[in-house]
Amino acid sequence: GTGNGPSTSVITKVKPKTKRPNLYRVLILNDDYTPMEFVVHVLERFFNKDAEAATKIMLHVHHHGIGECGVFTYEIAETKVTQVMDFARKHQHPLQCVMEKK
Ligand code: TYC
Repeated sequence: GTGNGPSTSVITKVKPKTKRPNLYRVLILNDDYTPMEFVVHVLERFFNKDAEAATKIMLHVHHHGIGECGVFTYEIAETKVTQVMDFARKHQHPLQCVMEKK
C-alpha cells in the first residue's frame, strides 16, 4: 500500500479450480469357461452397454484376451470391479475384472 512500513498489499491470484481426476480403465479378461452370454449380461448390467456394444466387447476379449469395459474415477472403477467379481463368483464363473490407471 502507500505510506511507510511493511507492504500490506498482496496480490492474490484466483485460479479456477478445475483439477482433473485420475482416471482408471476397467478391463475384463478372457478365460475358457465363462459363457459368452454371461459376459454380455455383465457388460449390460454393470457397464450400461446395449446388446450390440456388449457383444462387440465380449468378442474382442474372446479374441484378444483383454478388453475395456469403461473408464471411471478410482472409487467408481473399484466398485465396478468388486461388483463384477462378486457376480461372477456367485454364478461360479472364473471371469476376471481388473482396473488400471490411464
Ligand atoms: N472365451 C469364453 C468362451 O469361449 C468367452 C469369454 C469372453 C469369457 C470374454 C470371458 O471376458 C470373457 N466361452
